[in-house]
Amino acid sequence: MKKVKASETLVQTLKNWGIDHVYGLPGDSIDTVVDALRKEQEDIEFIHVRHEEVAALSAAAYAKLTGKIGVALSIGGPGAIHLLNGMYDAKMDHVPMLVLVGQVTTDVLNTGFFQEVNLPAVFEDVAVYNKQIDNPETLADVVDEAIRTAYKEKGVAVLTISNDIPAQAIKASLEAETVKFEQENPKLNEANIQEAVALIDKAEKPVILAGLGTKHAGPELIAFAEKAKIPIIHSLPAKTIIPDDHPNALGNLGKIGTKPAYEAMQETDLLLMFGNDYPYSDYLPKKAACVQIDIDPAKISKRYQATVGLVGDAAEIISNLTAKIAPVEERKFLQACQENMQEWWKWLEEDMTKTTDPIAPEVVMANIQKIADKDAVFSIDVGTATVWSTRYLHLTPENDFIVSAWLGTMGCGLPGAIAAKKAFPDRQAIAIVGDGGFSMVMQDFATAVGLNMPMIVVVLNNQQLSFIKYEQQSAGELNYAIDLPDINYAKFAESCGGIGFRVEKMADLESAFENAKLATKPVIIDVSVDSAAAPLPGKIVMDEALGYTKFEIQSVLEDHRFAKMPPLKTILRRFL
Ligand SMILES: Cc1ncc(C[n+]2csc(CCOP(=O)(O)OP(=O)(O)O)c2C)c(N)n1
Ligand SMILES: [Mg+2]
Repeated sequence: MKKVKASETLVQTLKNWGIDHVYGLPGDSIDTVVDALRKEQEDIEFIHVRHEEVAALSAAAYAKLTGKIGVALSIGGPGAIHLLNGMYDAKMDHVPMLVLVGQVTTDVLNTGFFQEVNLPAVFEDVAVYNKQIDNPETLADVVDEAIRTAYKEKGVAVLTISNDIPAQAIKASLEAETVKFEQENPKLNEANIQEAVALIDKAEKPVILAGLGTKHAGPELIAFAEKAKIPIIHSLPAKTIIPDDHPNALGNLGKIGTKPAYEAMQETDLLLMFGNDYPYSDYLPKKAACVQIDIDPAKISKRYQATVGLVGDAAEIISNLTAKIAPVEERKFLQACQENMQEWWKWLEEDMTKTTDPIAPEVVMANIQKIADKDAVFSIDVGTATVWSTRYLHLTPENDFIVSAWLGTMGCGLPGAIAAKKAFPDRQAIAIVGDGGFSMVMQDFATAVGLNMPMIVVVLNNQQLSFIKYEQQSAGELNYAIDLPDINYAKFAESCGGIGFRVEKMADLESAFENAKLATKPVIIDVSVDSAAAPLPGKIVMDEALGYTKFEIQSVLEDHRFAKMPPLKTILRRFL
């Protein structure tokens, strides 16, 4: 066997797993790995970002979009610490990530050397696999196991590599092989299926709450819901599992969810929790029977007491249920929910057609919708952008819609768009971000320009941390530390070599979007939006309502116009 560098075996292992790009930033303690990647740049692209946080957030977003492992690389010490945010995003949204970080050389390891940080200790909480490499001979095997574990555990595998180890010569073959991860799904439990079928057949007001565990099971979910005439509510990140305009769709649930979804949940007699780990118990039924599907047995009854737990693959279980349940000709509960939903859309339409200045964020959503391709990929930042995008965009399963769902980190929008262009170069990528979130990562717009990744970044520029403004108000606190001095993001775009549109008046909004659609370079549309636009909860739960009252902004409660929408209970009375 011929002698090769250990770093070559590392890179070969990445190739064997079909890894074709790495997000990162080089530096002394990871230089030997970077050098090996340089030699294989035809097969593995090095996406050189300007901040390691963007590397990790992009790697997480790539995994959310494709199901394939995302890879981030950095030096040890400060660079490794910068990666943490994206690593937690991957951990908490349950997607596979591989992180390669450098470390000081073994001759000075454990001496408190320059940039020496105890990385295995730093990563202990975030990682499902966390090894310090001390033997060049086994490097490739450890990389292989790390990737396999990341896939199996849907989490982050970290390798901390002293820079001298990959440079060492070892006896190894560099033969290419194709490696794939295959997981066997648990076998269905027929007795539990029968029990679930009986509950579904008996229920009068069943409701589905679908999460990302049904991402691959959209058609099965729709067939099930249509056969039994059941409304479908989704968790926020599961927005594109069924079309927003599907007749059974009631939108998402929660603080930024729809009123029809909240009300259906309060009325239901059978909650069908399909592939989600929904944490906000205030929004779940007070008391209902529950059929829960999850691939992970530990999740059954974790959030809501399941009458029947079905462990396994959602697509398989749902189609099994569909075959066994009785068809329902007409379900009054669904009809009432549908009417409620039509009112909701009508109410939203009114917001989307406002023509006055200052520009309403809802109108920005209408313009985004107008120029969006049928299969556009949306990457949404955390802030009011999350509310406007989730609530006002009408999407379908042809779209993708990614957010930082469980970590909820600001700054995820732009990295997600970079990952989208890497995952699907031919699809339109649209990032919808706030000025606060964008300015946390904006330096990497230059990365998108450098990589020639056409994308549209819509900055909802309200010169404040608006989401927090309302959070403070709903808690009855006075507003504090929420102002953001203005930046001209359009000029910034141009200084990076991209295209910028600054929109301060309604009159300029439409043309900016039309021009952005035609651009072949990354674009920022910097829209000055109404800073008083309140992202009101679909249903204000009691403690929030009390907070608003304490703050004495009665107008928020008075102006929200929910009063115009009859509650589901009233609509139901007409149907029953
Ligand atoms: C990294 C991080 N820091 C702080 C927060 C808390 N937080 C949530 S939304 C938000 C405000 C977002 O402001 P901006 O991006 O300007 O959007 P806006 O709400 O103004 O539309 C803050 C500070 C967070 N989620 N993530
Ligand atoms: Mg803002």
